[in-house]
Amino acid sequence: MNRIAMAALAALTAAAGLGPAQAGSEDVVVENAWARATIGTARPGAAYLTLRNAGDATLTLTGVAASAAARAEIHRSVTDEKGVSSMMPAGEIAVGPGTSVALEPGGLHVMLMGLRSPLDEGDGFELTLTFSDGGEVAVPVAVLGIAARGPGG
Ligand SMILES: [Cu+2]
Repeated sequence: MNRIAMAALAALTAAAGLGPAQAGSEDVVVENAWARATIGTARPGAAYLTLRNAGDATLTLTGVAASAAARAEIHRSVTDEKGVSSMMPAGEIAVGPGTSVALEPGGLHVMLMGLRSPLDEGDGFELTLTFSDGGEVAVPVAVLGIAARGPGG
């Protein structure tokens, strides 16, 4: 687990202490949350992360919001037999107990539409993930370089 995810988890644990326990979403571990820098705001940005379910019941991601954008959606990229890629809303994402789902370039991603300002390398913003149990998980996202493939480079 990286430092950002640990901070998110600590914040979540603190928030959970204020109200009744949410069954399920407290078992989500979000790792390697990052976004690619953008040149401007005319085109949407993209953010990536790994969802790990440390609990013993399936968790379903039902929605996402971002502080950096007017609207955020989970999309899935597909490449057809002619090599043309396109993307579409992915709907809800189920994560089985003890398993992980990666949102990564070329596959699932968070599309950030209506960017409030360009995403500059070194900046950060917050994603809020909503799960089917009503629980929300706040995730700090690091903005990496415009050609980054992930936190490892
Ligand atoms: Cu997209």
